[in-house]
Formats: sequence, C-alpha cells, structure tokens
Amino acid sequence: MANPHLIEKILELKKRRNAVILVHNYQLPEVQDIADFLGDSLGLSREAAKTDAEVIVFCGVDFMAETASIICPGKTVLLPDPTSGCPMARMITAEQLLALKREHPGAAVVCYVNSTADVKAESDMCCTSANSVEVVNSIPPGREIIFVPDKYLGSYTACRTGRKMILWDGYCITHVRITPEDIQRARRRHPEALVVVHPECRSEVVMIADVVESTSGMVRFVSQSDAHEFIIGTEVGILHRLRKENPGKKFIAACESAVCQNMKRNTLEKVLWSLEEMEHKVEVPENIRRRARRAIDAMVAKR
Ligand code: CIZ
Ligand code: SF4
Repeated sequence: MANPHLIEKILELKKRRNAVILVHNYQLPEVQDIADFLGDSLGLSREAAKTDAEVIVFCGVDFMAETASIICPGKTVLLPDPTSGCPMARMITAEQLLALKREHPGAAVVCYVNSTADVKAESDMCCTSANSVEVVNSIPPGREIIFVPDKYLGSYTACRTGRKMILWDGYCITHVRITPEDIQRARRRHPEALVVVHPECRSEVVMIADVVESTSGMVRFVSQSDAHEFIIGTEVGILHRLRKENPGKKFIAACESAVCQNMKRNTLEKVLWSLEEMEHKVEVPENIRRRARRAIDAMVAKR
C-alpha cells in the first residue's frame, strides 16, 4: 500500500508548482495511480503538447521525457530518476544512422519513438507502436524505407504494410524474454484466453498471437472484447491498468520476467523529490530539438 502522506504531499506540491504528472503504462502500480494522464508514448506526447501546466513530471524513460521537452520547449520537464533510460534507444547512434543513410541515399527514414533525440533529428518521421503502420503507409509507394532501431516492430510493420524496409538490428531487452514456449504454456493452462502481444516481441511470438497491439491498443481491445481471459505478452506493468479498468476480466502475464527495470526506477519518493527540488530537468540542445521536432510532429499528427 502506498503511503497516503506521500501521495498527499505530491498532490499538494503538484498544485503549487502548476505541474502535471504524465505516467507510462509500464510504470509501478502506485505511480500509475497518481497519474493525471496514464498512457503510451503517443498519448502522453499529445497530452504534453496540449497541457497548460508549467511543469511536466514525466514518469517513464528518458526518450519519452526528451520527446515531451522537444514538443514543449517553454515548459520544465522533469524525470524523477535520471538513470531511467531505454537500452533499445541506445542500440543506434546518429553516426550509425548517417552511415546507413549514405548507403541508401533516396530512402525515407522512420525511427521508432524509442530512440535518442540525435537519431530523431536525422529521421524524416517518428512513429510509435500505435501508429507505425499509418506512418509507413504515408510514404509514397516505391520509395525505400529505413526503419530504426527495433527490428521486430520494423518486421511487423513491413508485414502489415507490404513495404520493403531496411531494418536495424535493435530490439527491446524486455520483450525478447517472451518466448513462443511461454505463449504455448500459457495457452495450455488457459485454453479460453486470447493471446494479445506487443509488436516489440520476437517475430515467432507475434506470429502465434491472436492479436498484436501497442499498449494503448491493448487497453482499447480488451475493454471492447467479449472474451473474459487474456494472456498478455508485454512488459508486466500494463497488467495493473488492465485489471483495474476491467474488474470482470482475467489477465495472465505471458512471461512474469518481462520486467523493464528502467521503467521501475521512478518511485513515489522520487516523484516527490523531483517536485521539491525541480530535478532532474530534461533539455535538448536547440539545434537537435528543432530537427527532431519535425519527425515528432509527423508522428503526433498520424491517427
Ligand atoms: O509507445 C510506447 O509507449 C511503448 C514503448 C509501448 C507501447 O506500445 O505503448
Ligand atoms: Fe526500452 Fe523495452 Fe524498457 Fe520499453 S520496455 S523502455 S523498449 S527496454
């Protein structure tokens, strides 16, 4: 049980600082419960773009806070734990992307939002797992497409759009823990359940799932589905939200060890410290910010 005093203090200080608390679907349950907005990186970027608050406390990983800061240059964006990074975002550097672009000079570059601001600055369009298909479909047919850094979201998107894509060898260290054997075992134990997985999962897992969705897609899908049981193949943090919003339905983690340690670094104590100290500010240098913004604007505009 979260300490009610701590929550009270956070809410009081939030008001005093004119702050809004944005929380990603993979955060700790108690952090999800104090969110002004809970969502995926696309939804949270949209909230950041329209908020009147002066301060954004971003409970997620660094690239998400960076994205909010790129969209809202006039606002203070705070990341409660500055060490919460995304290992996948670090799997490609701007220099590596530049080299790839030199090999394919005519190609359009699509980067997954799970990337650094430097990589976004070298990309034409950014996308999330909720809109990668729409973003890729907006590129004129026949044009080559480079997709970085997630090879699994890239292959899934290539499959859905029928487009040929040049993929980078990046992946999420959390989602690759989910194996086809996990899915088969869960199906044997829960034969009535639908298998819903994230497109960051291995292709072998995506292939045997009933449904493939981003986290916002999962939230929508399970609430509208007539099924009562769901095997969920993504970071386990989302189960808290799914259970809370669908009390009559049953949710089973496909793999209990699909835990993103980086996502769990933002605790309630750190949220309070961050509002007290106005730390840790996330800022992006102006020359990078301006170029990354074009790619992010293209993402926020798609569906
Ligand atoms: O886009 C996001 O927020 C991530 C990382 C996952 C998802 O599908 O929501
Ligand atoms: Fe990065 Fe994977 Fe963690 Fe998401 S779940 S922040 S992609 S390591």
